[in-house]
Amino acid sequence: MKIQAIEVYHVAMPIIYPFRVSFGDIAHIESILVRMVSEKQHGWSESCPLGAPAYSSEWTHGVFIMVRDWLAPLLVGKEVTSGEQLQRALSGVKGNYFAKAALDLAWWDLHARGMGKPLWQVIGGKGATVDVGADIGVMESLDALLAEIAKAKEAGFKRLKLKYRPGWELNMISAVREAYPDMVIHVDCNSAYTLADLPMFQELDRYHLAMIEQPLQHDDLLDHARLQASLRTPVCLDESIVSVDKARKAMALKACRWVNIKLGRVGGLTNALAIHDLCQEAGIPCWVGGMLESAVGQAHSIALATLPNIKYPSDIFPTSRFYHEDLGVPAITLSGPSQVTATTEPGIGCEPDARRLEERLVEKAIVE
Ligand code: OSB
Ligand code: MG
Repeated sequence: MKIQAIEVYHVAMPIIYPFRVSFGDIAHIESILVRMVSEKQHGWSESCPLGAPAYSSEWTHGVFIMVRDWLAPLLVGKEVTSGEQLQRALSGVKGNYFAKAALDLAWWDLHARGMGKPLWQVIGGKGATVDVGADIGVMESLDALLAEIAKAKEAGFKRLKLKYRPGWELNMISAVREAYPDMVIHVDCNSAYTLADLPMFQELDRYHLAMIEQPLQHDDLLDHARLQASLRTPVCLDESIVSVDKARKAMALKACRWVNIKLGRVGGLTNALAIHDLCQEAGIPCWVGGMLESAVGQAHSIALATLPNIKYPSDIFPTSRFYHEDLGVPAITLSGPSQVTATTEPGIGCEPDARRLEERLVEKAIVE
């Protein structure tokens, strides 16, 4: 279909309490939404790099400018019939994955709506219901953490992800393991460490964790391969997998045994599908990560999570976990313990509420 206009929205969304991770406290969520308009339809996307370039080198205002000034002008007025074609049209711009994702994802919603089918069916999802996990940031105290874990267990979550950083590491895990010896638990380090911390990871190896997510630097593969070779616990890469090519190299180096696929980080669904298939062929299972998006972004993540090589509960959470009121309609709710169910509506089946979009707006551009 021919792309007639691209609207870009930078929003700031309040969350209920700050999410504390190794690189700092996330106090509110700054995200980019795109509305892509063709003759007959429109599609929505969300790409959330966070307000500061602390998770990756991208940040929300930078993504806004990148989409407005460089990427959207490459698509407006063009006939785009596939995700690969869209990515080729953007390929003159290096990197800038979150920015490309905002356009790629909006195109996929537009495309699926044009077919009158839910996006998860268009991409070959195996069933509407997917497993999701609980996750808990760094807390004020071990008692506060144990109280949160008790709630997650009570709610029936099938796995627990704990943020992990210097000062909140072996002491924390040993207390958690003592209280919950059999729970499926993994830790997410968000690149807080280097190979100099190998002795700490060898200690951590005794706690039979499901995986250790992104222990080393955000753009590293080689040191992760060295670390994986000296641990029994699987390493899962998040930050390091920004492209199909990085995924291929990670497999070749044996840098990980799991891959967390995030739609924003890899430049959208087109690349996420290619990474999913590549990992499947290499015998590396995947799961879907998130960036605390609104329901619009999470609706895209749910579609990805329906694919067959998604083998571990994903980071998709009910709206009430972080938001008083979701920007997207409908909000995300659990359809059973530790699960959510994808839409029966065409596309992602979710749009931002017009009033809330206006209220949370930081800046807006229309490219036509
Ligand atoms: O590393 O997965 C991450 C949130 C913001 C930035 C990076 C990450 C996260 C999360 C989100 O861990 C967890 C969730 O969606 O439940
Ligand atoms: Mg992570």
